[in-house]
Amino acid sequence: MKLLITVAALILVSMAAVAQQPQSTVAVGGEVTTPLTLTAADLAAMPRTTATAKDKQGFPHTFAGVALSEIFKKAGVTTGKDLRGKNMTKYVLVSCADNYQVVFSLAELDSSITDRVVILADQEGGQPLPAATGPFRLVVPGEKKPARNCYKVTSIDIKLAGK
Ligand SMILES: Nc1nc2c(c(=O)[nH]1)N[C@H]1C(S)=C(S)[C@@H](COP(=O)(O)O)O[C@H]1N2
Ligand SMILES: [Mo]
Repeated sequence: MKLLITVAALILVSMAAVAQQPQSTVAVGGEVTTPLTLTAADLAAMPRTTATAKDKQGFPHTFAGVALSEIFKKAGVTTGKDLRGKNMTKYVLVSCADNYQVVFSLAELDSSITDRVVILADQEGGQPLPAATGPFRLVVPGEKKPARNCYKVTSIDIKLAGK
């Protein structure tokens, strides 16, 4: 009996520990041909780039990670010449661990339309991101206010506005 209680207590303690861990994947879904659950290892193996954005105080920070366009390529999102007609009403909903959410139109992230490269970052200065903002965050260059540089990203969903 004692052993049973000990085992049950151990299981509960380990379950609580797992529940407290920050989510270490980013789910990519919605209007995609291949839904993804990206891990840190997946991002490390993808083509990598850097992006610089100013924080709220106006100081620039350069982060490393993977361009959203690369993630979209892997997931099978309409890009380039396929981004026309109804697909021009597609938008990208990015959700975070604290339930903060931001939206981009798919067009404003497409390399056939803009040179701006938005990344899903996992490193700054060669180090993993701190718990308060990581493990994954968006870096959106060229915005006056960093409101869309969202922290602790948990999912990226492609949605169709015009039905
Ligand atoms: N997950 C998450 N990311 C977020 C926010 C938030 O509330 N939750 N606030 C945003 C806003 S409104 C701003 S101005 C910046 C502030 O970031 P900084 O203090 O690092 O400049 O974070 C953005 N990213
Ligand atoms: Mo803000």
